[in-house]
Amino acid sequence: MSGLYSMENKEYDKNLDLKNIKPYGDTLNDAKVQVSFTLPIKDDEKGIEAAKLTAKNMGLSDINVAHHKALDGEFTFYVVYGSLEKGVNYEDIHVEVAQENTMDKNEIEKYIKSNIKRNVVVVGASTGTDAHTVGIDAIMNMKGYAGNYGLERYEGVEAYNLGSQVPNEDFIKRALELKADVLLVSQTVTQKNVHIENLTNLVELLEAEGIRDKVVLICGGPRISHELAKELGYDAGFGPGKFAQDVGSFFVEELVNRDLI
Ligand code: B12
Repeated sequence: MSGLYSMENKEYDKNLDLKNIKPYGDTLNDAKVQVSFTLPIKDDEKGIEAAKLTAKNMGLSDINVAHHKALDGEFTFYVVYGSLEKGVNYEDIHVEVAQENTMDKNEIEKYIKSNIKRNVVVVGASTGTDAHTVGIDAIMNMKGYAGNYGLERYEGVEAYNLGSQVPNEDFIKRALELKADVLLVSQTVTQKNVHIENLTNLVELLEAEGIRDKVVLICGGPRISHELAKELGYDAGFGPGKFAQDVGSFFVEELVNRDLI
């Protein structure tokens, strides 16, 4: 940020209240947001009013329907601007994260060499009915994603990417055959909570096989948080913007801390 509200600017310090932070639109504290949604109604004046009331129900004021477009005769898409009435107490927020410090690829490789002294076997897949492969590929494949190499390229990591739509039973079977230390599960589709059912089912099957505590179990995907993962019985969870080095830093330390080496 630069200009009037730059960090060095006294005015910025005076007007910034971390106990009541609001979205930044054009100026500090204007609380401006943009939301988009679809309503199951036709595109007319009454529909625009319905969009305004919908935005009001979300806690917005000073509402402006910036865009409305009929998707067909019965559904309309809206983009609405408004100001959020209520701020957030940033100082009161406490978030559990998988690990505080992320090592880079070199540091992870050195850590394995010095502390584990053998290859770490990592088996990953997009499991259940989920056909999305890009997330697990981003983490595991040689070329990686967005300039971050995947685990296949890490010295000291033996990475097996089983692909997508892998049933939990087959995933466990392959993990046992390969003597996996770490299991990586990717889940993208969350419709009707299908990911929760599938992730829970995997934990139950691992427990039934008596191997849950013998592996580091990690899930990831666009709607996965560390908090959700822990709730479901996983050791960690990683969402968007996380790469091989994030999950790698977690599992190498977890293997050592749990004496699984
Ligand atoms: C490409 C795509 C497809 C392709 C997938 C091709 C392929 N080979 O992967 C195809 C066309 C097959 C597809 C199908 C479907 N899709 Co689709 N798809 C997408 C799309 C456009 C991009 C997803 C993607 O590749 N993202 C890029 C990757 C890199 O991001 P990511 O997965 O979040 O991964 C990152 C992190 O989450 C994390 N991560 C992910 N996994 C893991 C695992 C571990 C262990 C770790 C540590 C980290 C980690 O690391 C990655 C890098 O940071 C999204 C919309 C979007 N723009 O996101 C919809 C989307 C995901 N699809 C969706 C839907 C609904 C479907 C279908 C159900 C559509 C249908 N009715 O048929 C089917 C489902 C098929 C099935 N059985 O799974 C919805 C999901 C909604 C929901 N929340 O449930 C989305 C969001 C589109 C939408 N807005 O409706 N899809």
